[in-house]
Amino acid sequence: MKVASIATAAVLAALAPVALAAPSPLQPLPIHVRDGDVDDAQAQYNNLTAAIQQQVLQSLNSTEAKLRKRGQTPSCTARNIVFRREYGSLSQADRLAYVNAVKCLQNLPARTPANVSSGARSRFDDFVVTHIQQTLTIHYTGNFMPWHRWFVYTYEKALRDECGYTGYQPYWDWPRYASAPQNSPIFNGDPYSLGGNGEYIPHDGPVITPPAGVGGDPIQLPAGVGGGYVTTGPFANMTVNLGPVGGLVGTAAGPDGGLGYNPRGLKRDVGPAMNTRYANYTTVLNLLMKPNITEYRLLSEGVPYTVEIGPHGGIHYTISGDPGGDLFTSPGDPAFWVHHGMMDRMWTYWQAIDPAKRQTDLNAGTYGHVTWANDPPSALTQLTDVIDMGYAGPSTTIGEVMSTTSGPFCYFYL
Ligand SMILES: *[C@@H]1O[C@H](CO)[C@@H](O)[C@H](O)[C@H]1NC(C)=O
Ligand SMILES: *[C@@H]1O[C@H](CO)[C@@H](O)[C@H](O)[C@H]1NC(C)=O
Ligand SMILES: *[C@@H]1O[C@H](CO)[C@@H](O)[C@H](O)[C@H]1NC(C)=O
Ligand SMILES: *[C@@H]1O[C@H](CO)[C@@H](O)[C@H](O)[C@H]1NC(C)=O
Ligand SMILES: *[C@@H]1O[C@H](CO)[C@@H](O)[C@H](O)[C@H]1NC(C)=O
Ligand SMILES: *[C@@H]1O[C@H](CO)[C@@H](O)[C@H](O)[C@H]1NC(C)=O
Ligand SMILES: [Cu+2]
Repeated sequence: MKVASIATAAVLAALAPVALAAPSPLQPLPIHVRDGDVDDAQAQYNNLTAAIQQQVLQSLNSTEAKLRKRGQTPSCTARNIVFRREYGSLSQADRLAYVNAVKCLQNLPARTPANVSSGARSRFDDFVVTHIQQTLTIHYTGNFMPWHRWFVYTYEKALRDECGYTGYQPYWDWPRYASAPQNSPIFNGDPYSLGGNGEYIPHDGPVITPPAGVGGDPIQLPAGVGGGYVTTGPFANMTVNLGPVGGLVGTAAGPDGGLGYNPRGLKRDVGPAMNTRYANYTTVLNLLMKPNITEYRLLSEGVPYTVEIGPHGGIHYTISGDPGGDLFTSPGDPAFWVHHGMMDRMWTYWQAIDPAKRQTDLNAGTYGHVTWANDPPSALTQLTDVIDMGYAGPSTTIGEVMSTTSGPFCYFYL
């Protein structure tokens, strides 16, 4: 199969604006998953994801056929679409190429001016700065999924355009290693991993403290099997420059609201407890079965300040450590990007089940507003709202990124 680059697809899209105006031929996908008994959640999840992949490729084919009949040229087809793959299913050479591209990004100069962030030292840090600056307006908000889709794409594009990477952003299939993520190809510390776990230090897990006014007792989450510095694999002794914003156990808050220079070693606390509790096969199957975006996001992101933190939070805390345990600075751990690759994969698959509806629907429920969980009450998020990448890359609008097979995109997940 000849695979054109995403950049080529974007150019074709620009040359063929008529094609983009074509009516959507996508129909809801008939899915047959048994309710209740989820003993075979893994098999059902694998069945469902395979069916979705097949459906998307077929619908690209039928769109292409219809457009060609009218003398139009489609931009994204089953032949030029590119695929993001699971980290552990990449060959060792492909994993190494990815790792080396991330290291390259960490060695390129920052574009962020010092008067915006005196701590940003690399292109990699540009992404961390953008996330720190916008944390409070891109989580539990209507733009959460689109914003992070464009964030991951911009990172992938930087790896490709600035660091010569020829692959695509890999993802972390959360349930796949849930019983021992520290031994997974992502964290086993071999030369093809994203670095090992932190060194084992006896400790308690993170505590979620509800803010004044929200009420409720602090929630103790389980610890991982690391806790200290990462000393093995490609990111052993990696220096974290930015954050943490609010401070972490054993690490005081960094200067300038996390944007100042605060060099320190990368720490992790990877382990099975968070992963099995919050991101198992039942979780991902249930997620794909959710009937609307409100329900989807309540499972995916959980209910703030309750023990149900969802796979989004559950996997952030499966990485944990510093900066992984700090919501603001979390993109400063290279593992953030495979986690958010999976976040985007789940949303992409869920959207593909009923694309006409789910590629436009984003602002329902408490998480559909421009303020964090609509507190204080605010306007609904709109498709025309801007996604600002700061110095990480170009900005766009939410409407541009609602489908991964149109507009600037032509990618899907295997
Ligand atoms: C998966 O799909 C196959 C073939 O369609 C079917 O025979 C099997 O029962 C399915 N398994 C589950 C757990 O749904
Ligand atoms: C799409 O069409 C191509 C030929 O143009 C074919 O090889 C491929 O199998 C089709 N894919 C699907 C999923 O139907
Ligand atoms: C940073 O400095 C540049 C040029 O020196 C200036 O144009 C810009 O407004 C400054 N930005 C901030 C946030 O102070
Ligand atoms: C990491 O730092 C420690 C302590 O400075 C040192 O002993 C170790 O060799 C370093 N490891 C790597 C892979 O650079
Ligand atoms: C699997 O995840 C769900 C949350 O999605 C949780 O309720 C359940 O307890 C988890 N299963 C195990 C074995 O921890
Ligand atoms: C979403 O689905 C739930 C469960 O079926 C339902 O109670 C709720 O009304 C739906 N919300 C919207 C906005 O459609
Ligand atoms: Cu985020």
